[in-house]
Amino acid sequence: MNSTNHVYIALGSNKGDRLKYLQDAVNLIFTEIGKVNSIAKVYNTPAFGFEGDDFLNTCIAIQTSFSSEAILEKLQLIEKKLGRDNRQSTTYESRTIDLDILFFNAEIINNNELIVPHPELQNRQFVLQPLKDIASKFEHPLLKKTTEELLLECEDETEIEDIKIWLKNPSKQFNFSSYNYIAIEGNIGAGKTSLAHQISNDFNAKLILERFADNPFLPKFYEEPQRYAFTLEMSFLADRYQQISDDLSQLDLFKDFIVSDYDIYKSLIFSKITLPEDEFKLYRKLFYLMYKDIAKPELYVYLYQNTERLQDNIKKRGRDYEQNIDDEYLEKINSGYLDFLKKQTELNVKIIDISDKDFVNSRDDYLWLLGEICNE
Ligand code: PH2
Ligand code: MG
Ligand code: MG
Repeated sequence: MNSTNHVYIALGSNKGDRLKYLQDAVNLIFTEIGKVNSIAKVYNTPAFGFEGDDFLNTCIAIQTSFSSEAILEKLQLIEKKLGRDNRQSTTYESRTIDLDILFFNAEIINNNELIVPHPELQNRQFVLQPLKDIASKFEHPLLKKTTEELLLECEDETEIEDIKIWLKNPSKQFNFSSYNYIAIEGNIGAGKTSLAHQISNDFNAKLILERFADNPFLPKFYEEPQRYAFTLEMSFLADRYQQISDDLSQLDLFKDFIVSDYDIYKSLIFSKITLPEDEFKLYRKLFYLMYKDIAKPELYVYLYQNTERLQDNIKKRGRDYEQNIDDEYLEKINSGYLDFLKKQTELNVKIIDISDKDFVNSRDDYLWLLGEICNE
């Protein structure tokens, strides 16, 4: 999994429609860099260090998997897109938008391209004031003082004014609030786990992951399917039943909803393929006994991926025992899911074709997928 970086960015504009530039910059940072966690108030501030029109300044906190170098590059592209034409200038000039990295986690970076923490932040009211709104207790990794303390000590006494207009957070366009429990489903290698991880990370959801790694029968099954199919399916069912009844009953006050990388029905879908008719009937009886008193997801997302890309993903993640799965087996599982989904009347199902998308590596594709999941 990519690690998550927490980054504070200062925004400033003193040319043209200043508020719109700030909002456009926040929107572009969201679509191109990462989730916007918080946005400070917007302040009107006199130009500091040069003669020019007043600025509007604010700060945001974001989380992203991009490195500091990548973020810097993307911020510069956004500045360019928003009409910044004087980036190379050595003296201060008016600008439509200025985007500066203030902090990157608690890291200290110092090279030709980038200095973090921003070397001037402690001297500037127009940075510290908005930063205090969203990071009052954050400790400066070099000065070892919190934003609050830095602001108290700051020698810049410029009058700055809260303009009482707030920027909108673009994350709000994705509304998961109508769901308490979302299950992500799909074939082997479709990306269920990656997506569940990303959603839980970005939207404060409790994550329930299938514990396939602990299942000692899985490698044996791939070696000798006939011999281990029933045992494997039973152990998966027992484990899924236990996990869902335990985890779903423990309400987590600090999480907004639950996202899982499977739905228990997959037990029946797989066993229909892996078990002989008579064993499947016995299994189905047991399945329904358990199924009836288990919580069902309010949204069931099926990620459809074509066989070739499934095989690619299976190779890439490199689990030994999965390397010899044949196309035919994957195709049977896909039809098993689709047959099941067609007959579903009680579940709220969304089948999403991701065969030409790469939501793990492309933020564009990821945001597209979130739109498909959230929007009617
Ligand atoms: N940015 C500068 C120089 N001076 N003054 C204000 N008020 N706000 C700014 O964002 C600002 C500045 C260099 O980036
Ligand atoms: Mg600056
Ligand atoms: Mg700058």
